[in-house]
Amino acid sequence: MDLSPLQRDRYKYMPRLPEILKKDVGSICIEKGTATESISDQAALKEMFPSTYGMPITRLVEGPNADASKIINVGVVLSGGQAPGGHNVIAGLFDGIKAGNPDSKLYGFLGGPSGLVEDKKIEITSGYLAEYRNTGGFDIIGSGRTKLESEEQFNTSLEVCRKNNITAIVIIGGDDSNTNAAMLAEYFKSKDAGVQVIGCPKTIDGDLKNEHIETSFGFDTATKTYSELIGNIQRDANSAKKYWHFIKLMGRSASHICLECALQTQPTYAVISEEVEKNRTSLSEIVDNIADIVVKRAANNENFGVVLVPEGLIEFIPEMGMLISEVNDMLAEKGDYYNTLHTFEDQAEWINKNLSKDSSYAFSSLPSNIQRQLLMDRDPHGNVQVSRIETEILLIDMVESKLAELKSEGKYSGLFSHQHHFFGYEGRCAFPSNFDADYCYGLGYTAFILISGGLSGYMSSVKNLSKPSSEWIAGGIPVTMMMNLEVRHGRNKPVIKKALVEMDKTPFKTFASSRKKWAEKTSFRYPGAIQYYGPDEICNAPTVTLKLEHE
Ligand code: FBP
Repeated sequence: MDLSPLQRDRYKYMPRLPEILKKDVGSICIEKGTATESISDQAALKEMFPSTYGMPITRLVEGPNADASKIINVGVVLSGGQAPGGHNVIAGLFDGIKAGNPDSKLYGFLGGPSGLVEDKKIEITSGYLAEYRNTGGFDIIGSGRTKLESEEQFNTSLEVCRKNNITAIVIIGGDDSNTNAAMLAEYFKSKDAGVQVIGCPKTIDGDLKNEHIETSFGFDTATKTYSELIGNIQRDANSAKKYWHFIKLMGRSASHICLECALQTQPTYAVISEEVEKNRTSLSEIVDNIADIVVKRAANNENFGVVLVPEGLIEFIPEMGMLISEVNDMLAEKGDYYNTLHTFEDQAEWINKNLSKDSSYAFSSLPSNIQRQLLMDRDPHGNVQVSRIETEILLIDMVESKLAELKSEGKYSGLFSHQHHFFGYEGRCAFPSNFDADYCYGLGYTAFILISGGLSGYMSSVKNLSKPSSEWIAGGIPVTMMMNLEVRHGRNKPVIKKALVEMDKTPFKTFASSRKKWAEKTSFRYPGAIQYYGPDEICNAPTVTLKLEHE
């Protein structure tokens, strides 16, 4: 392989570990706490997960672990969108397994959960893994979005495990994939199948977090990558002083990425979807707010600025959220008929006819390119593909119209030249920051210890992350503890509760207390590129969100 100098050097990086994981695997054991409850809907969830509900939180402590040296075969699956650090979860898992017994094997199922069902796999060897350590991407085994949820899939997975003598599966995924991992664990346990399932918290979106899972991996690197790019654009804007840049930032639903990037870069304006929803702000009110800032800055001769827009915004704007949910239901119920309509005009007409009055009005008010994007294929979880909806362009167009109106009334005389950007895929496969490289390796290694302790239905956890890695605490959290019931396609389904931005928590409050100043007076910060070598505060610092949440 033709290696870049950084790639070659990153292969040699030794992730920093929590103290407990520096010990011999034979002397790391599992301390169990008291029984747990799910965050809500306890009775119903207990009934749905009779074998795995209520298990205790566990923590890795020093003590004998004779089972660590047993020969085992483990399978690993990467599920969903790429997130920096996935390769290191596999590296940590591999090193843990081999430290237990060099004859144990790790198999990587190819192309996501479908690889498990279809028995497509490779054995991960030390030579193969060496080329992936501390690198971004999921290309070591590939990823996919197949949902593992039917009894038939569970049964086939079990047959595949039996055939290959695999006694544990590690699923690296987000909230949906870990929900499915918990269902698989329950199925295996109820059948006394002797196959364990352990999850690992992945997603750049940062919305798989709670008291015990302080952050999902990938969030750190992705937000630092986007913040570098935003900072560069801000410096360009501040140099030329002639463009308004509208930047959409990935993060399907929650605005954690947008908020973190705003805290790192201090843009002119940032929209936070959760606040829009809470205040029931309409699309035209969002537009008015931005136009107001443009007008005020123009009065100071500052015809430039940077606006951050979270990817998931459209679903949080009340009238748009209602519209999308009606469209989702219609496509879920009458998708077969819808698919017989071949032109966009026919599809739009049929949709419009079946919408409620308010949603029909909202749909008709949108430009046709956005209407088209709203009707595009859903992902396997039934979600609208927000990464393909050009909300940033919609906002630019609407702000432009608003400014034209104000101009005609003599209330604005500035210039509104604009550029639009979408930062998403640029950050998902970056070389993991030292934080993500260390955190992921620790998650993988911990997953092995949980397996050696016979656990199943747990998520690997490494916490106390705002502190130096030597103070990190490793353990396992029962997945049912993070669950509640939510209505999906008209039915109550058990799901891990998505963590959204909370208005009463320090990260949002810190942002809210500064944003007026940032809008009025250019206050851009330029974080620069992720650094892998150098002083601790430059190359090992966690995200601002993590620091503020755990101060
Ligand atoms: P996961 O939740 O699977 O980690 O994926 C997150 C994400 O990157 C979202 O931010 C984005 O909306 C989506 O994936 C894009 O999906 P795709 O890669 O299928 O285009």
